[in-house]
Amino acid sequence: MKDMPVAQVRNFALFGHTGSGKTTLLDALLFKLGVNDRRGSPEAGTSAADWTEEERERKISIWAKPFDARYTPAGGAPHRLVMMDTPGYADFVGQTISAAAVADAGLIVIDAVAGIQVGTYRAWRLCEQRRIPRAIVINGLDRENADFDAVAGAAAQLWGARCVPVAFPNAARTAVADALGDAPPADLAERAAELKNRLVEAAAESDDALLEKYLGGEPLTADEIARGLRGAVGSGKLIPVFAVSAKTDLGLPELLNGIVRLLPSPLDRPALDAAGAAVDPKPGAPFAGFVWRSIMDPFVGQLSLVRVYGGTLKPDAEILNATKDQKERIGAFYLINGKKQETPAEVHAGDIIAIPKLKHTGLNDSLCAVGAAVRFAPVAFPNPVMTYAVTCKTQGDEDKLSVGLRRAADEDPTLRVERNTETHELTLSGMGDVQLQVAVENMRKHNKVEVELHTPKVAYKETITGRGEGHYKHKKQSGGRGQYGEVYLRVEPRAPGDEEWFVDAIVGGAIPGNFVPAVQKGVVEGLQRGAVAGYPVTGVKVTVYDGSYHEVDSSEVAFKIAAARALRDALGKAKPVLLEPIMKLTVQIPDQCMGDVTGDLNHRRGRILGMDSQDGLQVIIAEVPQAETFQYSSQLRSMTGGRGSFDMEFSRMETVPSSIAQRIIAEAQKQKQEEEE
Ligand SMILES: Nc1nc2c(ncn2[C@@H]2O[C@H](COP(=O)(O)OP(=O)(O)OP(=O)(O)O)[C@@H](O)[C@H]2O)c(=O)[nH]1
Ligand SMILES: [Mg+2]
Repeated sequence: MKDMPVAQVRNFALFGHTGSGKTTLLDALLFKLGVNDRRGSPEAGTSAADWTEEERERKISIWAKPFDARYTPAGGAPHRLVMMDTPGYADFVGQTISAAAVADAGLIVIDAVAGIQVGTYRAWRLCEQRRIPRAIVINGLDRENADFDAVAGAAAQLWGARCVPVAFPNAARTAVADALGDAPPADLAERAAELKNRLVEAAAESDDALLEKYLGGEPLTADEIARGLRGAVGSGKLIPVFAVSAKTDLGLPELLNGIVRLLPSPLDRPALDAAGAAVDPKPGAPFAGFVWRSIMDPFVGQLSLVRVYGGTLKPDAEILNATKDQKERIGAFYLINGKKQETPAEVHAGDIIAIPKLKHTGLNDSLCAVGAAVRFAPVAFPNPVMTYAVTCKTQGDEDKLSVGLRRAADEDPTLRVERNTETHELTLSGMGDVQLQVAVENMRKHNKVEVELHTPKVAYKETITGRGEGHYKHKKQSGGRGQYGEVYLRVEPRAPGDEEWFVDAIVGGAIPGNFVPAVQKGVVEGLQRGAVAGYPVTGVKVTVYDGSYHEVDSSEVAFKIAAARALRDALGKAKPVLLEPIMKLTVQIPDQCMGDVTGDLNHRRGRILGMDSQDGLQVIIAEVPQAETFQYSSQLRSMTGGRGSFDMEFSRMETVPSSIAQRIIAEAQKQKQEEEE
């Protein structure tokens, strides 16, 4: 922003378990820093951060959102805080990943009563993977059984002695001391001094020159300590720990001072482009930014949320979308604070802005100055783990449905909409039930369409395991011209890699050449219709070797019918079987859930291929029939108390065991009967 040096900007995101108080803390900060004149609260539905209807109803954050404020520490320079709130709820992990992709630092919020929880681990791993410098904020000091030392101790045990308290409470939790501050309360002075020593040591260790001086017994200057501390936090060697109550504001001044003092500025941590080159963060450099969210605002229309990484952007500019290689004309852009908008004169590295109505731009696109193309690596999102078939309640609403689905998937990169070409169903996939319910509600509200979710059909297929001969003579004499066509054919399993599926081995013109395409058409239709339960047949080679025709009565239609029936005859004799899609699952769980999870996988006809451990979690690799995976996400969560997660991809088609095949065949026949009635 104008008049604000980039060195005085702090860009960070709040991460943590659902309910740890991230949004409450943000509301407290926005009020305290004068952004809002009323103190919002997610609990009361008045939060400035959780302001969307779906968030207010559920009392959880669903979307990642940027906010900004100014803060001037006592006797210091003004700073600009660019803060992002993220959802802790697992279904919305895509939003958390988006924010992590553009945050310079993370505050891991932990509840002082509940301690380290599933969502805390998830947040930590995310920061670790992306090497995000971070601090820990232990929140809820006012709660009855709050225990700062226990939680800080658990963090140090898990993540090492680099987790050092900077702000800590007194025994009664009525005051908080800042180990780096000027005058801690007398009763806390001793501990503050001891912590300060540890912090100064960490500062010295961040830099060879400082370390030499420190070890030589020379005291470090205040500036050196400050620089060393920022370096240590930036490299992840120091994780400062803070103590707050978002409810009573206890510890907020100490936290704010810590943010300004310890977290990196955009100059400290220049972004890397896709090729690994550092992007110049200075205002004088060419503009570079990245679209980390795309929003469909009911009033404004499409909005791209852009994190600025370098240069200066002013309204009414022409820029380049380097990902699409298209120029874009920008009119105005905004800083958004929840519902509030502000129009800045210019923005710089660290800022997050909303640009309306870009023509060619979407999520994951890189924007830059014309003539200075920068491409950032796109953010990768996990594959959806839950799929439903979607239909609209009211016939005729199909267009609204497809518009609504497209919009939902555009806004949330972990939602996927597909038309299954095999089952012809429209499917919506995502990370969990709550996320899909929210998408459905939003379609009702914004697109005025009532959407229903169903368990999707499995795209079964059929194939044969032996050879079979088939014959059919189609002959009809009804008054005038008759119908006549006769086909003999043979089916056999087609070897993998063999492209030839139809062989014309007719000799002596038993079927005249001009009818062979009709025979082929009949075979194709027959293969689509299947022989066991009406599913398409794959992996078959069909050889037509004989037949007969009639000078007058033979026609294309007659040969098509004869070929389809002969095929059905042959398939029936060739030991047909049903095939089902098999998915490969990579399941991550805590140790103690191993027995339950493997037992459940067996129950789902799963086959365990291997086990491994990673980041303190067990990893199971298994193959499971798709039919058994639709509800797996909820089941896994309940078995592991939310700590389990999994990834899933299609592996191959495999024969359905006969007992289960019988059930599927019976269902298919029942459905066919119903359709015929
Ligand atoms: N007593 C007390 N309650 C708090 C404090 N911070 C948050 N809460 C309450 O905890 C509940 C959850 O707070 P949120 O701020 O919505 O939690 P969150 O981390 O944003 O949760 P998600 O958005 O689901 O990730 C609310 O009812 C808050 O009022 C605190 O410091 N003290
Ligand atoms: Mg929240």
